Amino acid sequence: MTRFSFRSSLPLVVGFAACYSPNEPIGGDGTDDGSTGATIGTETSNTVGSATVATTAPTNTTDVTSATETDATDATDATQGTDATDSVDTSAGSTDEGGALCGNAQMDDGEACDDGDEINGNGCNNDCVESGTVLWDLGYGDSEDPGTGAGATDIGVNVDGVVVVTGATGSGGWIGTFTVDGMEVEQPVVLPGVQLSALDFFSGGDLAIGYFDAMGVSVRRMTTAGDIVWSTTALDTGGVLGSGGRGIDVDEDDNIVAVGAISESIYGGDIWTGEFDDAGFQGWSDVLDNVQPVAGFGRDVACAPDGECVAAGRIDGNGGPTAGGHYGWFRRFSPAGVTIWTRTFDEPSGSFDVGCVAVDVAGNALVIGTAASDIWVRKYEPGGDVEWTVTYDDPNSDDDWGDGCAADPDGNVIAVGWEMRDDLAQQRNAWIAKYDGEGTLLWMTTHNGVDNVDDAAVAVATDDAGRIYVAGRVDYDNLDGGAVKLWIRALAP
Ligand SMILES: [Ca+2]
Ligand SMILES: [Ca+2]
Ligand SMILES: [Ca+2]
Ligand SMILES: [Ca+2]
Repeated sequence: MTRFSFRSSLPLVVGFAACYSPNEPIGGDGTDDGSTGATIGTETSNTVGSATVATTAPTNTTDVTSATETDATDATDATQGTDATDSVDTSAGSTDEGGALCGNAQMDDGEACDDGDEINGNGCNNDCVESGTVLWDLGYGDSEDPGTGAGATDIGVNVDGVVVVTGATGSGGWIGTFTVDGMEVEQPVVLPGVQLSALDFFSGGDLAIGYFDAMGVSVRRMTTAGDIVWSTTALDTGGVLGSGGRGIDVDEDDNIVAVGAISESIYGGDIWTGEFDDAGFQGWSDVLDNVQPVAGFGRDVACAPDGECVAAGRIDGNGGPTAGGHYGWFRRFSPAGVTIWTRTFDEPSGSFDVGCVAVDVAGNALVIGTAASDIWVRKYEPGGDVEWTVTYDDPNSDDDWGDGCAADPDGNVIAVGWEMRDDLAQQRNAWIAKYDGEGTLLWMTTHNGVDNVDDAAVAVATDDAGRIYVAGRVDYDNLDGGAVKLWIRALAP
């Protein structure tokens, strides 16, 4: 493949065919009951390793492997596997069938588990590898310059099996490309002055990128070799800087659907959702017009196979179902951008925050966020009814945060974020959990970085083999001023 090389200026800014939707009120239908389902408390193991820090090359940050096998009603089961080495384990692929005795429901040589059930990804896989086993692990960061911390913002896998990660450094956006085995396809690059927020893929494998700039909601098409095909900014978001996160998704027709904010103040204001075709021409758009002091922003969007898309955002201010604070906002659009339904979720403390939305093959929307300091996962059926809600509270009942999500081809959802483990003197630890289509926890695992400071999983993706790719950050060298390493990990289903 060609070298990763970015042009210093944008080669093309396309024209627009804007279809501006008039302002409309918050469309909460009041049907949300605010209920939560099973509350899961599960101990996970955390063992500090001894990964070294490199300034340029990726480092193996694998120091903890704790795949726990439990379910939503079991608060005590904690099957703990620890891995105190820094070696990358590439032997456990969870894509083959294991040895001749794998699947006989008995432990044999070379098997980490054997449940004999022929169900993959439910704690013990069909190759007798435990779910959540670390396949490979990479870290990028600069310990010599603590001011330039790096953390991932999104991760995805394209049709060619290229794993792409977007991130941020102190000087700009970061893009890395990897094989499914964790080898660099191209050397990672930094895009000065660009804040990359989200990525997805066109059907042919090109990248769709969502990014912040001073212009508004901006998207870009790139090749995986790093060439910019086009960049554009939504016409009706111009001149403002989006607030908070921003998501994109490429739908079945290769349109980019993006969500962001139109700022009415420094706090952000209106939630903007809209579509661009594969050449960058703007199609429909939808604006949720908040009136100050109420404000909001779009955080993520995901599209179903039938072209319907669900946007997720957060609304702040005094207009919520409960007074004060902020609450979640979810809207389903038709392929033409017409609102099908809008739902809101609030909880008594007014502290709900939205992290992610994914849509499964059946069109259900899976949303993740943070409610009352617990991780919150909910499944909305295509019609907008709540099928289930689960929450996760860490064993110390401290702060936890839900941030990223992905739906796999089997109807499962992988949720990622962090849990606070001050009880173990580890501060925040990255948290990864897989739930089945009924909301039952299949397995979860956590990761504590080498310096017992704040670590987080931010985004997650899966591939056709069911492998799980997580991107986030590990803090390290905290006593030396603090720095952040961009963290990427692949796990068995
Ligand atoms: Ca066996
Ligand atoms: Ca199994
Ligand atoms: Ca909690
Ligand atoms: Ca930690």
